[in-house]
Amino acid sequence: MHGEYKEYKQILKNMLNEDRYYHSLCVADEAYRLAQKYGADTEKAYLAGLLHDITKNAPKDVHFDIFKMFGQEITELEENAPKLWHAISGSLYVKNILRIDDPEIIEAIRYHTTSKRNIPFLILILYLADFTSADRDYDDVDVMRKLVDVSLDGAYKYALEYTVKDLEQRNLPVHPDTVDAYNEIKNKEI
Ligand code: DGI
Ligand code: FE
Ligand code: FE
Repeated sequence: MHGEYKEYKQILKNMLNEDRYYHSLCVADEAYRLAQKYGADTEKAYLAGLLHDITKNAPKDVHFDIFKMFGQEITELEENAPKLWHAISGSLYVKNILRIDDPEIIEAIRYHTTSKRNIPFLILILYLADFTSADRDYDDVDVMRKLVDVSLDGAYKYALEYTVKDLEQRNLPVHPDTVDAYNEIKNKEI
């Protein structure tokens, strides 16, 4: 059984809309399940899942205030990709305002959107839980859910291919960390 985290849940309720709060609970549950199945730290996975989208509903100026407050530099690509802001501001918020001092959890939140090369196990669990949580409803979600119970690498490859194709279709820039993760998994025998 994982901790209840009543205080964090109250903070999330105040910061997120109803759908996003529900998503956070679902990702926490799914991260816990995957951690248990594949042998990661279930408590850390649950907490990372719970908090991963904490700044997702914040307006632009709040993200940028957080960057400024904690001396976070961002690249031009990041500045122009609103979907990437919450991973950066969320990790800063959890570290500096909630004062969670577990570097693995902070890093997992930081890279949960793009992933990166040489992804630590906890980030992989969170990254995939974000795709397969109970609230998710996108084309291919059934494929992803089946894959994730068969092979983490297979699901990870599928998720990165899906993301890169989706960004290409929407004419959005692919972040260098996403490119690194994609190229790495492409070169791996699965
Ligand atoms: O916050 P969630 O919706 O739960 O999920 P997420 O944090 O994985 O965000 C998904 C969004 O992020 C989706 O619209 C695609 C976008 N995204 C992921 N990687 C990249 C990206 N956007 C850009 N521009 N570049 C990326 O590399
Ligand atoms: Fe997110
Ligand atoms: Fe999410």
